[in-house]
Amino acid sequence: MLPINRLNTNTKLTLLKSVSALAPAIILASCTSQTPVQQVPISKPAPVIIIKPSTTPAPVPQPKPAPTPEPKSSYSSFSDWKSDFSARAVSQGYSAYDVSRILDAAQMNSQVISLDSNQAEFAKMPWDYADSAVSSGRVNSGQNKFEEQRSLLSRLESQYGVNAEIITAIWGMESSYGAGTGNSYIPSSLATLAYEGRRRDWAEDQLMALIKLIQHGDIYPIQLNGSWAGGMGHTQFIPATWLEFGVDGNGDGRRSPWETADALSSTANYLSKSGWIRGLSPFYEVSLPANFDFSLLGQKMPASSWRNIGISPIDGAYLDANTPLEMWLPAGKDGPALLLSSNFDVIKVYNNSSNYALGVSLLGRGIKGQPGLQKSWPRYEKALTSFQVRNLQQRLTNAGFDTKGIDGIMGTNTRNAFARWQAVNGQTPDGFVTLTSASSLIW
Ligand SMILES: [Ca+2]
Repeated sequence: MLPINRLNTNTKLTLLKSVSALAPAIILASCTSQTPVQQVPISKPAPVIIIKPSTTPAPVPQPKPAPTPEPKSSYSSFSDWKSDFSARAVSQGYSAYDVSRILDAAQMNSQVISLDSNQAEFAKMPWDYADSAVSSGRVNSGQNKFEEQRSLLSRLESQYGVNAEIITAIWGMESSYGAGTGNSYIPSSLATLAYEGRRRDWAEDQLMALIKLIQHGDIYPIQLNGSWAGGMGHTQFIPATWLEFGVDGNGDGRRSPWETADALSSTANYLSKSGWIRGLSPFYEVSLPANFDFSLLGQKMPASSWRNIGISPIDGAYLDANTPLEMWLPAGKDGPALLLSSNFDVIKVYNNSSNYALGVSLLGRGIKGQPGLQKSWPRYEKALTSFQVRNLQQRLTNAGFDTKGIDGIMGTNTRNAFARWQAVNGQTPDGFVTLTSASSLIW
């Protein structure tokens, strides 16, 4: 399987889910930006968008009419792609009957293309993700589900070595414990992405996997509603990942992503096969000493080396001296300091986002009744708009701090370039980009 494929779709999927789960204030603020990003002249200051807390309920944003872009495809029509794909599938040994069971009802879905190409307008702050992950509703439901599935979860924990509360947390993040498994007809979504072409190979691989799963009797053709990006069932596996890691957890002879026991077993199996280490927490919160060397950010060192410079878990958790750990300050020098273990990276195979992995870890703690982060977030800091991020990237790159691309997306390369700029401009080089820390670079 190609992990990156899974990552791309799910990162976007989670982004969308998180956006919809966010405080209405964010949605409101994004509605105040009236000028499309591309049309703002470079010399004009970008609009400052201030998100004010409001005591009155925010108006419900009116859904915009769905844009219907005309896809630019190398095929002259959707049905041309369909017949070509069907012929190729049959030539690869799939039965014409099974191919038609998948493709006959597939229709062009223009909304999938706009969802696939949309980018969030704001680089969100880590507490936005954390707040949404550990909302009281999600934690309470998680505790109930944990009790309800206790025997299955403890069996999975002993069989796969993956903590029961982490499996439960992923279930909560992916489908609200099965309450929202998606209602897009998956063959239409994947066929649309394949026809449009930008991610054709990926989408066609998923369709082939889907045909195989139907051929095996794992999935019934009647049961094919999921996310717009092909996520199926309780833990939103895409078909190729399910084909490789799906497990028959309830012993009925087929692997169904829509069966709780199958989905949770498959999540445990996927994390285990991706290198999950039994008993290791995804992160350990620590305090930074006053003389902390910020060049150690992002570096992996054994627990003993961290201990030698005065850094160890604030809750006194035991750590083997050789355990490699990486320091992460999700919100810079004034926020929580976390030593990440390799299990944090394992969660990211599910969705390649540190904020997602942090959300899963925190939700897991909440489900277990453990305390969240001890250090509070610097909530007074404000995020940049994607226009401002682009602007920052341009200025950093021009000044010799290469951000490896000008794409308006706040990623590791941009944070690292910003930290190098901070180091020579009188700031603590924590790489945390905010309206304050980046003020001299964005206009
Ligand atoms: Ca089963």
